[in-house]
Amino acid sequence: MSMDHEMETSIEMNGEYGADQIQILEGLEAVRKRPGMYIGSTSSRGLHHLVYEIVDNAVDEALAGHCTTIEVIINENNSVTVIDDGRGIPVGINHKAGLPAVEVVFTVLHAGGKFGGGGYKVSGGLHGVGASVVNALSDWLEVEICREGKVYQQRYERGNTMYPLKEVGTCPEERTGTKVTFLPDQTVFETTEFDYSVLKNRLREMAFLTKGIKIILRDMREEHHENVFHYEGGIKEFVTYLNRSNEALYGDVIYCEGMKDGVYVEVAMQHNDSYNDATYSFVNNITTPEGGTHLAGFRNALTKTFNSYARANKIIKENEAALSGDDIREGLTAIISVKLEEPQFEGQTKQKLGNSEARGAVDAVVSEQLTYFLEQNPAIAKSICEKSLLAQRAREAARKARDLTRRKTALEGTSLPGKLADCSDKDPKNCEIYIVEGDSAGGSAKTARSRATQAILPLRGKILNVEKARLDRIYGNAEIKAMITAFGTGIHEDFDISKLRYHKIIIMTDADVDGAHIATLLLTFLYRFMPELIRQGYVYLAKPPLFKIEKNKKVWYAYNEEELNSILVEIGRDSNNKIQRYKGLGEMDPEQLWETTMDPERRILERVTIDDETSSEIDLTFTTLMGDKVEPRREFIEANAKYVQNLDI
Ligand code: 2B7
Repeated sequence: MSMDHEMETSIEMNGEYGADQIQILEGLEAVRKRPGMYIGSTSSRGLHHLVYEIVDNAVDEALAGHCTTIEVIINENNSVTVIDDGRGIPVGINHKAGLPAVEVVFTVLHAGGKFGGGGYKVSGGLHGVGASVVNALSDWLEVEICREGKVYQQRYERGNTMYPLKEVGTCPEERTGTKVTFLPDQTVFETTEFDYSVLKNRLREMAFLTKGIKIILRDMREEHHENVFHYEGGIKEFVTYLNRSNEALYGDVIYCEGMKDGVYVEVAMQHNDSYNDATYSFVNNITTPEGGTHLAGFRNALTKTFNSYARANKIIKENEAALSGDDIREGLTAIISVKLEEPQFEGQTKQKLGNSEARGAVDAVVSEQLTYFLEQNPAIAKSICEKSLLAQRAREAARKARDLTRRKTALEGTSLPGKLADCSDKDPKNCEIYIVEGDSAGGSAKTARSRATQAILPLRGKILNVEKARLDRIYGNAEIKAMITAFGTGIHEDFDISKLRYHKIIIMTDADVDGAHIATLLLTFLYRFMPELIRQGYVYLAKPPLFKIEKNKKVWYAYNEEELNSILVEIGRDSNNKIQRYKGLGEMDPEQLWETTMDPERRILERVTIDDETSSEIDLTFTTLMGDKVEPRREFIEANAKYVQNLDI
């Protein structure tokens, strides 16, 4: 989570003339008034953050060495229960507040730790104090504590204490722990329905990041599910998991661990036979998609250590160029996890670590331990160096290919690809480009389009799978070159989003398996090579209809089975109905294509988005779908089959 600093008491000015309208919000009221300030948003994402806040406190108890198991249960009524076997939140009176410590934890918006000293709130911190925020945003919350042979209980409603902490029973002396159940407030959240797979992915990640801890997730709603996450190897197993759809280059996962200048550093890495850099960094168990000092320290150590090794062992000769960081990171899967007391976050979204001591700490720990590992494992060292040298050569070839196209465009002007039917309007804001599978559908689209604002780029058959090709081949591919020149942004170090020629890039493929495959190949290319286009919301999928229904010369289109059924109910099921199932775009004439899929007034477009919080899962999805291994791909498709019913598999 990342958000602006919020004080314990906030003053809100309404309107121009302050005095009478100044409200002083105290305690949890401040949270209820502006929930977004505390949990980022009140969308589904904010809702799930409630669970993470509570689980974070249990994880902190585990990091302190007192808790081994955490259970998370989604109850039938959509409330959530979290149980840990830690020491139990203290129940004694906190003298400053004059209340039991547990009541302070749940009802006082803390000034320390997360909200402290002008810093930014970071969750997953070592001073988890989000419990009061969760309480404030819950319709009700109940806490039960086992400590010193007794069971204590307290209940709150919308943050208000319902009764003083009470003893409700006894338990064996040796049994201790905390149990929290809460029902998110429906008046606060846009949705209060928990998504099992969202919790599953985050809890799995938390378990990987905290070695030895056991996290159990259970769904007690209609469809019962259960997952148990327990990794003695921690982030080492995380790397194995991320690499499970690829062939690893060597058997071991390289692991470095150490403490320096108050920073606890853990790094795990392993190369695979792909060409992607899949490095993920975390601070206090929270992902840092924008990286920061810890990532910089890692990259520096990696480049330095491999170059020294390669030079010392004459893998690179004196007169030869050094390996670049990109060369060494080709096909690398790595996790960098640091834990520190007072993380400082920078950047637009406050997702970038700023603490300079983290750079030095990661650099020192990785340099020392990686040097030792390479000396102990010369065969692995050699295969990484050789892979990096191949990457270096491919990069050099790709650079030459790019220079050539650059020079060519300098000579010929910005010549657009021959197959492109461009639009006449030159203001990117008004312009769209349809990337269409196949020449015949491309032909229909060219006839159907609105010339002023819609450009058509037909692609021939299957496009290159960028997950399985090196840079030089990718840049040499005709379909990919056509897209790059049409978009106008350039690529790699030349990429400039302000030069984008269309503010809607629309992928239009058949609504069948082949079409889905082509769409995935195109998205893989965009995700790997121009992620900003997706991040900034320029990429869309067109949704052609699946059925055409005709009755008495009237026509309806249905985009899924449900719609088909409701149309049939409306017009009556009888022998006058003619139902056609479209197998592909090619079966539609230009007019139909316009009406159903291209007319901005009538078409359905699906915007493609990236959720940074789960980027390791997205990477894995692409690798799984596009990689070599058949088994993980089959498992993935089976597991997700219910989400892709439309795909006619
Ligand atoms: C900063 C606050 C939140 N806390 C403790 C001790 C144990 C403990 C907690 C917790 C979530 C759902 C089940 C310390 C820390 C409060 O002070 S919070 N366990 N578990 C939790 O919230 N789980 C504690 C020192 C001695 N004894 C207990």
